[in-house]
Amino acid sequence: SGPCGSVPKHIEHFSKFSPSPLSMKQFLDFGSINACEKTSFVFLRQELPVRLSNIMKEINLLPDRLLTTPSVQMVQSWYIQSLMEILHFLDKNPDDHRVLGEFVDALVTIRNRHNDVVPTMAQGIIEYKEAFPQDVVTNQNIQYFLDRFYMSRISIRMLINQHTLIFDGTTNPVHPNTIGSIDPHCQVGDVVQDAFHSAKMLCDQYYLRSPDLVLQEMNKKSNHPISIVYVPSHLYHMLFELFKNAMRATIETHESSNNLPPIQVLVSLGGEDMSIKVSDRGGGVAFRRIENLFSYLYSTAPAPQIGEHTRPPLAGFGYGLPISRLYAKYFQGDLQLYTMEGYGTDAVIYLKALSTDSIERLPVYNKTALKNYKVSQEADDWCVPSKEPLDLSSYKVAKAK
Ligand code: W6P
Repeated sequence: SGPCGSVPKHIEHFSKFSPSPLSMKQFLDFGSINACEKTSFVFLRQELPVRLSNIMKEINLLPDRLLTTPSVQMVQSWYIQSLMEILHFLDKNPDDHRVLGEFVDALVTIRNRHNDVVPTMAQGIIEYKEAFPQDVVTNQNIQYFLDRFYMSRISIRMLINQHTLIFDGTTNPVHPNTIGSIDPHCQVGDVVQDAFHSAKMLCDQYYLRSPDLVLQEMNKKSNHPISIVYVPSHLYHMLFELFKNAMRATIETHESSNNLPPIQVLVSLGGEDMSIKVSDRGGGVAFRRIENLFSYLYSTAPAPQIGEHTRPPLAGFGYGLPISRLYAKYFQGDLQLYTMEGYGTDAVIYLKALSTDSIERLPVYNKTALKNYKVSQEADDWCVPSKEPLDLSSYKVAKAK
């Protein structure tokens, strides 16, 4: 049967392959002088269906009440359409230049089709929440699924961006030394300042004031500015999110004060890690609430209506933090919050210092994944704390006379 014959058959076939994680070095090799568009094409027409099919199997495991919402149905239809469009290239000749050109066009179309996946999925969650409030079991499920789904999406967009940027026959006029979206000498301090500047402008607009930045670098080996092989747009995304949160916390806890404590950033390069600590004195968050800051379910609220008399809030809506953590994890890093309620918060981004350690971290659909969608509704194996005082009188032993 032709490639469009039956999509479920193709999903079955391609989901049996594990995705192939690429290292930074492999990404750079695709963009080097002996870069071969044909090689990249032959790799992607297999790898993209594998990554798409692996995550499509997981979409199908969502609880019916979520899977059948119009929003999730829409997202699923985009995945099916895009899979079919790539399968169309399976029997094409890689030596034909027209085929290579059509492939780039197809990838651009696919990328655009999926632009609004995050807000559309969020809409699906809202619909689900309205119909089934306070479902604790599904919070775990949704968290597990969306972390994997968005990680898959980040990785697929990375592959598409690299191919389309490298093989559209032009060099990036703003950043001539980047290879696709990767900067082999990404100066971390510069990205910190860019992201801070953008957040500061939003903050000034909204609150009419903003804290300053104090930036410090610690380079174990030299006094040179710290640089790593990285995707500057990913780093910018994470820092921008952290700065918005830090600024809002700072301003809201120093409302009645004339001066604001600065946001302090420490960039540190070691042998294994490149770490960035963003410290605010915004009063911190109760430790119990930290988990909720990363929860897709709890941080999904209907978008505030942006009208003449309301401005978009600086932070606190949407999926900023969980998705920033995924960007950090994508190349084997992490993002963690250390908070002290009553004082402030340290947010730390951990990235790999060595490009040889920066390898994609990808979800794979297998029996273990399947098992995780079947988390039981059984009782927890820890007691539920009760706030009711225990009536000890009923335990009193009759006093001996
Ligand atoms: C806060 C809450 C938060 C989240 C992320 C980053 C910084 C901060 N500061 O108070």
